[in-house]
Amino acid sequence: MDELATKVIDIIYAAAIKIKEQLKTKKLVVSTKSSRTDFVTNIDTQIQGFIIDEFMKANRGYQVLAEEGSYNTLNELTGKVLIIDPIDGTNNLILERQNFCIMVALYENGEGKYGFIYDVMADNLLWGGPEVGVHYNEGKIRSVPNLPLSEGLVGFNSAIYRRNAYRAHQIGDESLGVRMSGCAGYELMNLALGRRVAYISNLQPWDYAAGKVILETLGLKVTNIYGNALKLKDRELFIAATPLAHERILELIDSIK
Ligand code: 2AM
Ligand code: CA
Ligand code: CA
Ligand code: CA
Repeated sequence: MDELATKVIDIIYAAAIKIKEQLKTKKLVVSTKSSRTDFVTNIDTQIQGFIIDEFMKANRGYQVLAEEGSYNTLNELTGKVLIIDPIDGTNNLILERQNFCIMVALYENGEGKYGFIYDVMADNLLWGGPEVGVHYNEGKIRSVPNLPLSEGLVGFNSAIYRRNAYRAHQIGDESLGVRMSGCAGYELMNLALGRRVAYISNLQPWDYAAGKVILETLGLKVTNIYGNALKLKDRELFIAATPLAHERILELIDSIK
């Protein structure tokens, strides 16, 4: 198997052991960030540091973009970039102690090379990229059925759905049902597994970098909600979907104007 990918997977598994130990034995230290519902814990910070340190021991020449602390901005996506969301679904980690992911992506000059999404408590790993295909646990994912919006489930960011922004309720009504897991990684993994036809949210680069590489490798669409390319800079309104669901959702959103 690919040496770089193997290294990242080893780091992710080692990070997961640390998270489980922490959850079992240590007090979770929680602070708020931008709002009442936006949290960071000591686990987020420690795991981000661990992944950066371990990756840098083995690889040189990478810039780092990661959610917590001073790593959260990059001027240029040129060269090799390591993108990390140490805990995706922090609120789930705090309140459910499950349904959170570690996400890592490797980009080169703005092109996705590898994405990794690991659902820690369920022990499910999805990873891949254009050169290696897409792998889920012991298996390989070769294709995803191109289901229309009317034949599948749609994942939403809960604020978008609650506020009925961007025709959210109409999109939900045309689908077979709406899901709100509170974990972007879990939703993106479900898209790769054919268990969702779309995921609509408001995301930062580290929330979608890994999923974008993986889903595009599988022929799914990953854009902003106006159908334009994502910039991997700042927060963007996000949609990942099967080609058919993507087309229909953009039609519905466009009809707002
Ligand atoms: P996080 O847990 O890493 O912050 C929750 O809807 C999902 O969206 C999580 O994957 C969360 O990632 C992500 N997210 C991105 N921006 C968010 C925000 N402002 N508030 C809550 N979740 C956000
Ligand atoms: Ca966060
Ligand atoms: Ca996240
Ligand atoms: Ca996070």
